[in-house]
Amino acid sequence: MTKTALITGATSGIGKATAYEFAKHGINLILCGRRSERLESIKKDLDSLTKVYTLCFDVRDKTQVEKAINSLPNDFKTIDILINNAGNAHGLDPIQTGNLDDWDAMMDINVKGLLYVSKAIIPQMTKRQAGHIINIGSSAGKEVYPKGNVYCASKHAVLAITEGMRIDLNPFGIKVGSVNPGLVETEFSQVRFKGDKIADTVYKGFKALQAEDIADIIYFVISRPYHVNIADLLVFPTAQANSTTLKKE
Ligand code: NDP
Ligand code: 8X3
Repeated sequence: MTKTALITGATSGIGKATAYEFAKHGINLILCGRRSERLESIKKDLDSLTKVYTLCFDVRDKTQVEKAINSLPNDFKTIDILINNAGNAHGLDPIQTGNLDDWDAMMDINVKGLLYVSKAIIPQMTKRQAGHIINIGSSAGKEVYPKGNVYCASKHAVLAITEGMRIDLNPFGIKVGSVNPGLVETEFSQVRFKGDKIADTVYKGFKALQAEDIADIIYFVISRPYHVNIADLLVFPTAQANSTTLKKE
């Protein structure tokens, strides 16, 4: 039977690449993000491959999240796969000079936003006793690096929430896991450095992971047989050994 996947943060980077990968395999898509023009243009691209519905909302706003999910038409109401991907780093500062608005953004989007979206979708999964949730964490959820403080905290929280979900949803036969990448060349650093040209240097001098590499892995994770649940996957570019060890040319 054709499955339906909801992807948050589908307007860019990993989420967008995942939408294209899933579409190739005929998975119906609910694509979410705040930039509606991008959502519409991706939908236009993928309409010939699969059924696509777009939802424009900010994951920080729990009312918007609930309203958006409740507004899904019948054809898209049953969500088999949830990819909790929306998120970003905001700033890279030592804790003593960190910016409160950046801290709020990271905790509100990466942690609370993920919870709000999950809360709106999990009840239908428990009711059907079926579903698969993949949370996009990070290598930053497994180790803390200098000036990473709050971003790393938000991604450590994503891993804790993933484990908690897997335990609580175990009686319902729902698969839960995380995919945790190292450096992926997306708009991530543009957002982190707020358009500063330093962002252009982050992926220079080595071959970073590409969004398509992660999309490929996410498809692998969701296409395993029912009894196989990839619970926690860490992936680096070959040039990267951990958050602080990077072989540059
Ligand atoms: P991008 O900046 O390219 O994409 C981020 C996506 O998140 C966009 O589609 C954006 O959509 C969405 N988003 C951000 N804020 C909100 C919000 N408030 N409400 C709704 N959607 C939002 O970055 P990546 O693709 O790299 O990041 C995707 C995920 O991967 C994040 O969780 C990130 O932490 C994680 N990750 C990234 C790594 C990297 O090196 N790039 C490595 C490890 C993990 P829009 O602006 O349209 O709302
Ligand atoms: C993104 C990877 O190392 O920039 O989560 O934090 S890193």
